[in-house]
Amino acid sequence: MSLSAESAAVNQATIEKSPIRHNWTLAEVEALFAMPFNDLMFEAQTVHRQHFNANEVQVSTLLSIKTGACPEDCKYCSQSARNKTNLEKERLLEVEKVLEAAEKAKAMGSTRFCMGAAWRNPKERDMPVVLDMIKGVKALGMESCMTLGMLSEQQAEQLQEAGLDYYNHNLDTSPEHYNQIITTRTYQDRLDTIDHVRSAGMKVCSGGIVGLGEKAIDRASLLAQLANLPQQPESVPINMLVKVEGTPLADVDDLESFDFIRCIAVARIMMPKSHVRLSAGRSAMNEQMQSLCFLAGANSIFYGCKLLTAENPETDQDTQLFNKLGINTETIADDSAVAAKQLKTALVNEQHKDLFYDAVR
Ligand code: SAM
Ligand code: DTB
Ligand code: SF4
Repeated sequence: MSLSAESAAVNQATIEKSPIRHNWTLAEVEALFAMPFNDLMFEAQTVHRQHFNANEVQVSTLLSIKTGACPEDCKYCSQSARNKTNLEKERLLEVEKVLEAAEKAKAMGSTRFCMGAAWRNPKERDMPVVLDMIKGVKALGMESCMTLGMLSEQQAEQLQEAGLDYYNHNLDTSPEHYNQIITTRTYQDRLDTIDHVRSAGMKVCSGGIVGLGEKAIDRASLLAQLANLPQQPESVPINMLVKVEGTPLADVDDLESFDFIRCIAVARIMMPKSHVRLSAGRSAMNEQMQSLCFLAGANSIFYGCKLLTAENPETDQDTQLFNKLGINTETIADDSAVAAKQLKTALVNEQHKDLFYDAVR
């Protein structure tokens, strides 16, 4: 078979196995969550292998470029001015400081630099500084991501023109649970910002937080919202709540670990081509828990000892875990390299499957 015929055959098989659907019903998502754990993991891993190298994880590094004193009332957040946390607030960092941090992140093997600001939305006076940060990160050869709150159409276009690759804006939770968590911006505001990011031509990073005291049906509803967007986000961060003293959610009950792993697996099945990020909360997870998340289809993490304000595992701990698991970190590739890699992955996974079936036959 010629390469293109092989490619078509593999693509056809892939399409038949895991179509990208935008019409998930809540009942269908609940049925995925209700599967026996081993069946769910097998299904998630099967879908994962259709689109990705199962032994590769993308690594991003986060930096808070403006910390604390945020006017929004997110009940989980250390940075909301309404929450009495012991956080030292900081003004918008200088471009030079941000680029120093990006260089360090690049040197330790991170391919994407994500910059977060504790804003409801960026002010016009901040835009020139933010645009310079993007240009500087791009000049280092890294992918860039920002999370600055709500964006107007025009601001999204400015960020895109400066070279921003990804914009992170989470839905956070289900529409039904949302008002228990945030009252200062609506669910529709979030959907509008995601729409502006898409229209401007940037990649979307959007996910949520679990362990906020939501019900199981809220986790299903959040994933349905994300998967049913007109175009699924390229990156889907699943954050486990980091409980912060002084926030209204400081004493909420822990989410059962298996419920978190199920969330990752269901996200993987519903959004087969997206990178699913095992995001905040890894410091509270042991190696075995994180490994089960990778097995469930998580293929991205934040790398570096700090998230925005909360701690994250030390890089040498992550390196050790990756070595134990035989996981490599993803490199940045252009679109043609991505297509070639996907084809190779699909072919290798088909071969592994044949070898496996031969062995057990
Ligand atoms: N201020 C901007 C906004 O909210 O749009 C950007 C930064 S905000 C910190 C980005 C995301 O981080 C939130 O939407 C939330 O999903 C996540 N996050 C914040 N605090 C968290 C916590 N304590 N635990 C888990 N995730 C958290
Ligand atoms: C996302 O979904 N998680 C990151 C990133 N997007 C900006 C933020 C996690 C924040 C964890 C709590 C903190 O560091 O304050
Ligand atoms: Fe502000 Fe973002 Fe924290 Fe909400 S999550 S309080 S918008 S920094």
